[in-house]
Amino acid sequence: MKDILTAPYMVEMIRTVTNMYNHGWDERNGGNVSMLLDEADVAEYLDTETAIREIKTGFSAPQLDGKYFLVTGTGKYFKNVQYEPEINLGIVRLTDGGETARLLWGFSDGGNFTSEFPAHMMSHAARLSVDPENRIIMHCHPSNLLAMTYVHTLDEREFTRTLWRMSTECIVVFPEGVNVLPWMVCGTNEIGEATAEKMLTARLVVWAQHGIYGCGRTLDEAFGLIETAEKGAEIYMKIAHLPILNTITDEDLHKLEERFGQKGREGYLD
Ligand code: 2HA
Ligand code: ZN
Repeated sequence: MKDILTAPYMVEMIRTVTNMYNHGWDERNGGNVSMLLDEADVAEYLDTETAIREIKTGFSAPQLDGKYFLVTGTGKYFKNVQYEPEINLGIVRLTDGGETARLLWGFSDGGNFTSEFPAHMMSHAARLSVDPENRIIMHCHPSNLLAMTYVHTLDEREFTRTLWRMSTECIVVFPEGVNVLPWMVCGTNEIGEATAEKMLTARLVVWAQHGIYGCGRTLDEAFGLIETAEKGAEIYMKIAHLPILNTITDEDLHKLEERFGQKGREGYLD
């Protein structure tokens, strides 16, 4: 069997979480990422029948029964993943309708998957129902998006419209806008269910005063969505307290819709 550390998805996961750390999005043990894997891509590297141990998930997710995920560990620091991937990452297969996770590789210090596993798995199920090719759920704590949730209304239409105006790329990259959850206790099934519900209509979900969730078919897509929203929030935090002399108008945003052949979220533009 081949060395799992050479698997392209493993290499890309390690590079991506390292990059997230380097962007300042994942202080200490902040943030978590999960990637849906094909059975064939796991079986090239691991014996899929032999579990190291079984972990109860505390929720059920029948849509994900039998599916494999590469996921970051609870309490683990993204900055360390590149040096000790086998401690900081794990590969699990969900069984029993999602109630049990069979650990096939990783968490070699006896560790466990991210505390946000419910939000990740419920979000995977939600995204797969609207996009069967979705593979990634990504969570992190970008400073400007967090800052924005202290000083900007959390109304989703208003929050989205502000970000769309903060740089020309925003409406092109996330035409469906961003959804927003009010502050909630993290790590629970409740925030998991609320996040998954929001994931049905947008690939970005802001957690007020905490961070953001992004998703996508690839790590690049999820990363790029968060990167673009965070750039918008950065511009906002630089200018919100200054007299605004120029902006991107709704008329301009309509021109972008035309130019790039995709509509912004229904009812979000005047
Ligand atoms: O500890 O980001 O939301 C990781 C987190 C919790
Ligand atoms: Zn977090």
